[in-house]
Amino acid sequence: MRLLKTALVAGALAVLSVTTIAAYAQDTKIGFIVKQPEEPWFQDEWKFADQAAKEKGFTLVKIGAEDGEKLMSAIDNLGAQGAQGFIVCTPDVKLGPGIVAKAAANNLKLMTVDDRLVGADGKALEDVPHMGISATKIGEAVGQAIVDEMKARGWKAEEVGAIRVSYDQLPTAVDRVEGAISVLKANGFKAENIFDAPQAKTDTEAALNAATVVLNAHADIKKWVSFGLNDEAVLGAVRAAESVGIPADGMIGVGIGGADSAINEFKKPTATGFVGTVIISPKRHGYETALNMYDWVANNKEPEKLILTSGALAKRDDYQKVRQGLGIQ
Ligand code: FCA
Repeated sequence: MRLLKTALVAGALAVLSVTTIAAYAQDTKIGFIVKQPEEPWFQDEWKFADQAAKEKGFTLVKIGAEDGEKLMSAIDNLGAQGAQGFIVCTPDVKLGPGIVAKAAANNLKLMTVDDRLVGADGKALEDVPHMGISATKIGEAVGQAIVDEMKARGWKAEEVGAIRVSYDQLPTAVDRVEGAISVLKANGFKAENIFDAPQAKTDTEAALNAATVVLNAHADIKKWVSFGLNDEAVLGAVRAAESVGIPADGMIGVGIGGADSAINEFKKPTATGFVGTVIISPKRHGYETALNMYDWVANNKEPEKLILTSGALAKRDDYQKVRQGLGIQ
């Protein structure tokens, strides 16, 4: 009888602990805030974060925050709903210390993705776990792809203009374009043939406006290359070239991203000046960050402080294969 009783109690305890874990997982709520929710890259990040939520049984709260005000109220909102942590790609990295303080005030764990927070001194806030891309390396891959295509077309560096679509307030953007420039220069490109096109926002429209100014100021140049922090930036330069009458074979644009913005371009029946993109992984940036945050909240396992992911060049004819290889099909 006594034995039976012990067994029953043990059984009940086991059931109890299983239900407790299940209830806890259900109660886990994680925010995923992005600066540009309409951009396909961020849509993909959310899609893969959702996959992690489904697998682990936590609630994912997706919020778009295009400016600092929206971001701060989003964090308060997550706190009020009883979330335990969030991942953010901020609209402005200089909000770093404010974001850290807001997260702490709401008792929320904080991780960043894509764009790393900086302090008042402009240095990265290294205590906040971050997943970003290997910006310089990926920029170099862009530069190499441009140089290879120039060779294939028989272009000489001195007859070509380069549009550096820039967003210099964001360190990862600077690293990306400077990576590309270092390869162009190593292959004979002169600094005076590289023109800065500062965009007001990291989208195609802003890039188009910025690139148009450069093209109009240098109407004598007929062969162009372009690069920027993402596919949208380069698509802006490519559209600008088209609008001033430069044909597809007079432009070599190579982007970074590989989400729908690039894919839709590759799917067009005729090739445009958007020659390629270095595909980065929204799966790692969405699924893995969400999983790492879940592990932090539910299992007290602290994420690595810095993870940098790589990219792979893709063009019109092989992008499907490259995406499959990255597990993002
Ligand atoms: C930045 C860019 C995005 C994407 C991401 C990895 O946030 O704005 O387009 O390239 O880095």
